[in-house]
Formats: sequence, C-alpha cells, structure tokens
Amino acid sequence: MAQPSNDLLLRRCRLLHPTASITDVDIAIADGRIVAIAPQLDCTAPLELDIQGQLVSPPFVESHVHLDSALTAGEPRWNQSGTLFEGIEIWRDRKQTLTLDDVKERAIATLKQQAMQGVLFVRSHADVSEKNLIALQGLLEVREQVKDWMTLQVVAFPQDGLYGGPQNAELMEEALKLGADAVGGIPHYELTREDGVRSVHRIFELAEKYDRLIDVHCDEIDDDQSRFLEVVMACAIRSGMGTEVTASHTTAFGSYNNAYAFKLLGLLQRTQVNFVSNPLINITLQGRTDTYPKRRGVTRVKELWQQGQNVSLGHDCIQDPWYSLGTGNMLDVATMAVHVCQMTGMSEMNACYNMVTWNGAKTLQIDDCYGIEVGKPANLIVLDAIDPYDAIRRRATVRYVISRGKLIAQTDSPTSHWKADTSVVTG
Ligand code: 17E
Ligand code: FE2
Repeated sequence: MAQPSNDLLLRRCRLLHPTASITDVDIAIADGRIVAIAPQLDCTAPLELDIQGQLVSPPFVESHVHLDSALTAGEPRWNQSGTLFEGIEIWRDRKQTLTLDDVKERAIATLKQQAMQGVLFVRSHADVSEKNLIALQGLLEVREQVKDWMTLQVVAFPQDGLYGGPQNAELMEEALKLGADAVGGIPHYELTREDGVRSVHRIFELAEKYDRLIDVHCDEIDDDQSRFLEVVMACAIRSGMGTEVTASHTTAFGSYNNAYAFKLLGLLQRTQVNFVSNPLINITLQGRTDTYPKRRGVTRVKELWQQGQNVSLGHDCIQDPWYSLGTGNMLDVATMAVHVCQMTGMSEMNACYNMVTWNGAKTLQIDDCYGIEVGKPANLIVLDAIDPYDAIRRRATVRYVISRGKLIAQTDSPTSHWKADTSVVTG
C-alpha cells in the first residue's frame, strides 16, 4: 500500500521531552497526525518549515480560566478593593446583562488570543448560579465551534455557592444534563462550614451519577481554618476517583500551620488528586486583609510537586472583575510561579514549565492524546528559545502554532537594532 503523503514537514527541530531532555530531529505530519520523527527524514511535503534549531514543545495547557467573565474588566465598575469578594459582587451585577452572543464573542476572542500564544487545551469554568444558564450554554456552543483547533472543557461552577441560592443546586444538575464536562464547587463561599462540607459530598455524588470530572474552587481564602481540601481528599480516597478530581486554588494551604499542613501532605499521598495553582491572580487577590508581613496567598506548590502530586498552573482570569491584566500567555504564569513559589533551581524551573504543559494535560485527563510522538495528533508549538529555562526567562515568542496538523498561527519575534554610535567603545 502506498504511504500517505506528508502534509507538513518540520526540519531542524530541538524537540523537548517531559524530562527536559532535548533531541535534534525532523518531524513529519500527515492527516493531522505525527507520522515520523527522526534526526533526518528523507521525504518531502507541500509545506516545509525550517525551524532553525528552535524549541519544539507540546502546546501549552490552560488548566484553569473563566472564559465567561473574560474581557469584562471595568464592567460595570472597577474592583477597588482588589478582593475576591468584591469581584464576585461585580460579576453578579455584570451577569444580569449576559447574552449568548456576548459570552460567545468574548470567549472566542480570548481563545484565539490564547491559541496564538500556543495554548491548544483549555479548561474553563462557567458560572451556573445564574438563572438562565447563559454562561454555560454559551461556552458549550463555543466548545463545539472551536473544536477543530482548540480543545475546550467546561466546568459547571456555582459561583454564588451550590446552596447560596434556592435554585443553584438544581441549576447545577441541569448544567450537567446539558453536557458540562466537570462538576465545580466553591465550599469556602457557602453560607456555613456545614454547607461547604455538604456541597463537596454533593459534587462527588453528581460526578458519579453523570460520570463527569470534578474541579472544585477549594479554600481560595487566607483563612487558616478553611479546610475543605481535606474533605475533597477524603471523598477522592473513598470514591477512588483520584485522578479525575482537581482542587483549584487551595490558597489557604499557604496559611495552614505546619503541623496541619504536614499531616495533610502525608494523607494526600493516598490519592492522586490534581492541584491547580493560579499564581498571577492569587498573589494580587489574597493577602488583602494583611498588613505586614503580607502573605503570598498561593498554595504549597513546591512541596506538592516535591512529593509527586500532579500540579498544574492556570491564568484564572484575563481582564475580568478579579484581575484586570493578563493576555493568556502561559509563560507569564510560569514566571510568576517561579517567583512566588521560590522555584528558582534549574529542576524547579523545568518543573514550572511542565506545569503549563504535561501536568496540565494530566489535570485535564487528556494525556493519552497529548505529546509529540508518532501516532498522536499533531499539536505542537515552536518557541524562540533553546530550552524551558530560556523560554521562561525571556517569555519567548511562540513562533508557530500547529493544531491538528495545521499551521494556525505564526508570530515574528521582536528584533531590536542598536542605533547608538559605538565607535568609542569598540574603536
Ligand atoms: N471566581 C472565584 O471564586 N475565584 C476566582 N479566582 C475567580 C472567579 C477568577
Ligand atoms: Fe478560578
């Protein structure tokens, strides 16, 4: 049988592997898949790109973002206190005016911006504590609309609490019937601690009933008494759901006393719950009630990583009531993690790169189709960098984005030209 002809050939790639080792190869792509990887491929293709020894990496994975609120910063007003709670109040007002087109237009504009910066897998939360489920329906339509170039997962997220309003628990179930990929929650924002515990139990019941993943906003507060992570962990151990469960934010973990934190770290080894930290926004949202010393408000990323827990990093917000900055660039997120989590050792910086790539794929449970290997879907990016350290340090430009075997975006690296008269120093 004749070999299928290649569609795309990448020459002179520096191919990055999950261990941060690198090989010099050519990569051939046909019918949307990777068909050959070797030091020098003896074949041709209608489109050949000379990668010139730049870094070829699997795409970035955005494991935590809120696309329903993206690009609404300042609407209807600015967050003056900078707190999570004021953000929730502003969003409560903004969501009264949501329409399907409004949600879809902002979500697609954001996804394009992310894709152009090398993100091809996104998990987004959709607020389902809103009586018409417009945010959720909008994002489900977008999931379908973008599927040829972007994988989008949608989490049904009860922003105002699963028991914070009389209809919210029902709306959550409706969202799962409509096709949300994961059940979300916000136990630390329920009216009482008991409601928080009850909400976590309900989340696990629903996930089992509808066969969905779980991703809970968990303990996103500086309160050292906010202890819902242990409830999530216990439910994960008892249900055996482990890898299908994600605890997002868990910023209170940074405030727990060490005796409790060490106990918790030990117990966590019994399950494989995923963690998502959002260092860009949590460094700004948390610590707002502190004077000095002021807490960082970020979970124990380094310690969780050191003991082999899966940790990925998210942007969380792109210009919304909680965080008015952000472009969707995952290297910004990794850079902030390096700083805030003090992960400045070389293996630690490599780990931060993995947290926006391979670890994110694990959180999303898509690791079987993720990675640059023969037979896998041809999703990859080319960075103007020589290795992950260089990429993080310089926030390297993503030169090419290849999704499902197609070149979908290209960016030229900025170039600077020295214009001063240098004869004095060089002469
Ligand atoms: N909602 C929430 O509860 N926490 C956040 N960090 C964001 C929305 C962005
Ligand atoms: Fe979030």
